[in-house]
Amino acid sequence: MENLENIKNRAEKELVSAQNSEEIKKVFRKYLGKDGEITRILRSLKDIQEQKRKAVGKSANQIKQELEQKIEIKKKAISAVIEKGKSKKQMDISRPGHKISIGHIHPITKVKKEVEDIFERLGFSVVEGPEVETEWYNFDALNIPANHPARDMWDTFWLRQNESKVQNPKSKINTKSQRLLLRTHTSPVQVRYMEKHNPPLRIIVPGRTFRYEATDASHEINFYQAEGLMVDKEISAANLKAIMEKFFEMFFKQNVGIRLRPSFFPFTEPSFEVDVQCVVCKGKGCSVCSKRGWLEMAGAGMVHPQVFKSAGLNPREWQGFAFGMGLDRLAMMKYKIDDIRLLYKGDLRFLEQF
Ligand code: FA5
Repeated sequence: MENLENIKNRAEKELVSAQNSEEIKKVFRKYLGKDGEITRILRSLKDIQEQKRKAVGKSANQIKQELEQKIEIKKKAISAVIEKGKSKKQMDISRPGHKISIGHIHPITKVKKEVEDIFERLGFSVVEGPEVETEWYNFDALNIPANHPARDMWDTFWLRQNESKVQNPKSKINTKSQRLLLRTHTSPVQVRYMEKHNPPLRIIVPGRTFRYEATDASHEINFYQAEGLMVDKEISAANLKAIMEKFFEMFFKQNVGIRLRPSFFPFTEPSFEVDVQCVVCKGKGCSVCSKRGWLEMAGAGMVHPQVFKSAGLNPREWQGFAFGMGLDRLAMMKYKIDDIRLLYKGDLRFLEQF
């Protein structure tokens, strides 16, 4: 019995100091294995005197059970420590983190913000209009009735063939076509705004526009424009020219040549194309301006009396100029991009340069 107590104490001590599963196994083999000390005692019970056999057997079995339990507990404790160590490894806080790639503003958005900023400084308010437009605002209200040949200049994507016509309460023209389309220019916002706001007014309307046309280096089917509109009692083409010159000077941060070329728009009279001398080649001719030395940046003119009428204003009372500028073309010249299609490819190697 004394020997058993001894064995028990030694086994427990060794188990306490075991550091890993190998050392636990060693304790098990030494005391409970095939040739373990406790196993040997249990095997030799038959040789012990009968009076002592029962007590020794009982005590040896009890020690065996206790030691087995303690070994199990120790095994679990060791595996818990190992797991903890493993998970610590997965969260190595000293390890340098993954670099988060930061996006940046698209060149067209940059240009749009700059245009807004410059015109705000010139006293214009920034206004928005819908990309899905009615036939009325995109064409009819701008003096382009159905079947007018000028509609070919702005062929678009039609969304719904609903021919219903609705009374326009303010306008002298008594029908309002409700067929829906993707707007071909930002000009519809001229009428939308003047219907709700009385002059004098100065607005700039940046936004997305769409056209059904073949693409090339300077034409996309989806592009951006900024409409400008200034209405007051005495506005002339001289005001238009002055604002255009000031804007391009502020935008390109240098004196740039501009020219007003006579043109035709049904919603302005007289009408012009505003060309800017290429700032890349200084007018000599390069790939950005298609060797012309000039790039057409905007259509413009004096607001047609019919447009005032569409908005419910008296054309004898008010005068104004309007223009529609291509934001993509501005970005192309500013950043020396020779193909508009690059702006819409989503190729990061290209976009990350700006
Ligand atoms: C218009 O869209 C008229 N609404 C402009 C206007 C407004 C005239 C107010 C008078 C008064 P135009 O189709 O020319 O006009 O387009 C104006 C500008 O948009 C062009 O000078 C050009 O810079 C740009 N633009 C036109 N079509 C495309 C295209 N497919 N891709 C890229 N930019 C284009």
